[in-house]
Amino acid sequence: PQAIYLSDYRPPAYRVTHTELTFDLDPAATRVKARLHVERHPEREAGEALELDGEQLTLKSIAIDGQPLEEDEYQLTEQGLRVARVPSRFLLDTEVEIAPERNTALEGLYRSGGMFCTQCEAEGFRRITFYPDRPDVMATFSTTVIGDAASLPVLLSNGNPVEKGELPNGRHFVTWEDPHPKPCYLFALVAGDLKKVEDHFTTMSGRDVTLQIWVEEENLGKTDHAMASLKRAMRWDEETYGREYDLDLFMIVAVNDFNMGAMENKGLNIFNSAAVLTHPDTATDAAFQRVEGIVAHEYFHNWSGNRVTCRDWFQLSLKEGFTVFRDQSFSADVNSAPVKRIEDVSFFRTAQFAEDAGPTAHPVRPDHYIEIGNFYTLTIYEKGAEIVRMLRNLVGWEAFRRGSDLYFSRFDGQAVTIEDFVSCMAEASGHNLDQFMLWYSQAGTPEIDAHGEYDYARAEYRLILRQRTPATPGQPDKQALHIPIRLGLVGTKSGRDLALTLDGESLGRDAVIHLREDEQEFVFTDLAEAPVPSLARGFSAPIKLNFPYSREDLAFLLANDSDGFNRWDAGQRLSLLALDDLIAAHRNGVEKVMDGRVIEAFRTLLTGDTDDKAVLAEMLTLPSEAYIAEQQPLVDVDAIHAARQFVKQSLARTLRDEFLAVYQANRDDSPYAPEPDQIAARSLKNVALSYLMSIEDEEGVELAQQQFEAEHNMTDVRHALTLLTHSSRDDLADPALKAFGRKWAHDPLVMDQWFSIQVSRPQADALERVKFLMDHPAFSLTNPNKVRALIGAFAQNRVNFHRLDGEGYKLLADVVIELNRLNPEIAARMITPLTRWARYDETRQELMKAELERIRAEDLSPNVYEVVEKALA
Ligand code: HT7
Ligand code: ZN
Repeated sequence: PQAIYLSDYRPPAYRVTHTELTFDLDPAATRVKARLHVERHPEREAGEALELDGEQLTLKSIAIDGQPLEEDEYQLTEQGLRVARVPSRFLLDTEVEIAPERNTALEGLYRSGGMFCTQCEAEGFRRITFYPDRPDVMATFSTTVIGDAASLPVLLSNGNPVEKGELPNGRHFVTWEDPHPKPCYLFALVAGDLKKVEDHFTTMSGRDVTLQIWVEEENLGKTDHAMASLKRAMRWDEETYGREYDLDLFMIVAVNDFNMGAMENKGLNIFNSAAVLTHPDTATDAAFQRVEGIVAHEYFHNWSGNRVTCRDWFQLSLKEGFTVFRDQSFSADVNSAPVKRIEDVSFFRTAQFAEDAGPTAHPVRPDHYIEIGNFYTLTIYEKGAEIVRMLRNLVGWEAFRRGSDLYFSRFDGQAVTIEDFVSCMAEASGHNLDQFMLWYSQAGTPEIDAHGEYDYARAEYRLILRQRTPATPGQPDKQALHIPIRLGLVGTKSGRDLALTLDGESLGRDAVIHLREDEQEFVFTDLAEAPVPSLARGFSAPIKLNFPYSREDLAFLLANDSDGFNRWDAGQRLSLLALDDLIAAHRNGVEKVMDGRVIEAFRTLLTGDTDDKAVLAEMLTLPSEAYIAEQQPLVDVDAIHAARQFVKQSLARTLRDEFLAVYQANRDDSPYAPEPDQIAARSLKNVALSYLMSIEDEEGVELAQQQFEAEHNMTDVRHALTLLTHSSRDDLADPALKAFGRKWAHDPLVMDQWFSIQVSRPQADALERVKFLMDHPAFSLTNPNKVRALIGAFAQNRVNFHRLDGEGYKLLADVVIELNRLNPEIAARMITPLTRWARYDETRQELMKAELERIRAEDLSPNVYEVVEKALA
């Protein structure tokens, strides 16, 4: 497969102004008629050939301006269709046949159960018809869907329905018109036996919008939360960004077979059912919040992505980074803002840092790719969002909002670049963002080494910051970035943020300093007491910040920092220092000794009078094994697991009564609601229970069993089931799993949870369970949710996936080889854990590389090829 380069970008030779489609649906042989209104691009010369993308299409007819083409007037290749001679403006008619029932890749038009549905981003439309499948070709669409009236009573597409009617042979049709020009990746079609829940929204200008969520009948009771989330998101986007919805109808459809979370098709969002359906009995608090976030994300794309879209796929973060930033801000506003930030940053520092340090590391705007489907990554999405957050903080909210308004008005209906976005921010704020642009082109996580000194005599604090970005594939040398560091200096006597004076300028008590050079010194004057610096507050930049904090410093910040995020981070750093010692002790076979400072810090947290239970729950949560691994030069999975377990059990033994008291104080029998206060109490209670269960405390076990059996809500049930399943006692695990599996056998989304819980247990039988469960009737390799729930969850089970006999790696490779044939997009994603081989000991490295080689020997899809080649480079 060939790489595509950003530097090769040219506008298309021909553009399509209007697209008329007619689908005659049939599982084995769907006919697609397309009439394209084509014209030469003004920037391209006359006489160029027309090149259309097309894959797995059987061409039935082709005509230009009503004149059928002779066979020697066009050429068909594996990639598409070429017509050497065309006029400057013409109508192109084609008819193709496709086979949705054979489409297991879930790109283009495919079957999910009895439904037909589409997924066109990034390059799925070329599997539907011959077309310039690139985001800078924007057309209005008129789509007629014809299907069997009995089995496909509902026929949906983008825009508004304008005509419907009966046809011979029990068939019917609906015609949809979408007046907004869009790239074909936003095209959507759904046909099936679906039921709808309907609501209304009055926009800020007083227009009525009909909101519909379409689901299979049995899921009608699971849409309330998504609908409420949608209305909240619509209002938030009006109030926060001044963005109003622009059609009379907004539809969401839930689909069981879906490669990602959801898709923002114009007026017809298609959702993975896991990202839309909730019910207190079947979905956890985390799932409720995830649904809210994804519904908002897709809705926000209507402006950041649809009205203003990407010129080419290298600009993907233009829409994804901005939209993730918008959905994160929305979730922070409607839930607990500090917890949202802690959750987002924990995830980012674990998963994006690992990506940025591995063989598939790439800039937020990559400069080449083989398969764009491989670039829907944490770097594009989450690091892209962090860059937008930095921009917001650099220019301030008012200027950022002016920049956003300018961007949407200047580029409405256009396909643009990241420069276009950033230049609006520069124009609206008057800031020079030239150096800042490097964040988009330079891969890797910058490391900042910081140290500071307090001079009593001068009452000064000298802070020295040094930045360095490690080499990443294809980028050996890095330049200095513009890094905003938000900080405070916390007085060691007062415990308060000190007034900051820098170069004679008074900055308040919480300020942003700008690191632009490789090394910079900042001297804060007029400080009457020695400070402990609180650096990169709120994770003000996506960096690794090293400061030689003593454990006393960290305990001090944990108790005194005015920034909630950094207070939490100080606790994490303190635990990490203790864990480091214990990992070393485990490796050296030395007796493990628990750090008393961690115990005292936890005691203070548990017995203190904090009123923010959600943050407290986060503070009582130890860094995950994956995050601990991220901090180690070489990952020793067993030592990390043993050390974390030791800390958890030591805390549980010493503070058993305190954990028990927290558990009891946060029980709540009132009816379930996914509200911040309830969620906070549940998470605090469940953190306490997990400590008690870590020592298999008799009362803790009883409480876990009671909580499981009470069946009050899925958050509590799932947590209890996880604790019972992950305990050392099969007499606790097996009956609970059996009861749960029997009760929920009919519900695919709950069965996904059942799969994940058992294959993530630390006990040695996890791998055998995976193999056994792959034959379970509820499992299917063609359903991405099942693959993620079973195989994906197992690959996160660190001790078992990394078994020294290599069986975990082998199992994953076997699955990847199968998926390479069935669903390349998912196959490529599943390889990720194997690509991280360089982080492990030699034995594991060899075993992982051998599996990558075994995959490489197959006849590979471009998706898998690209990832494996990078991993073995
Ligand atoms: N813009 C979408 C990205 C996407 C996708 C969604 C579903 C299936 C396959 C997909 N490929 C790319 C989703 C989003 O970011 O909102
Ligand atoms: Zn998105």
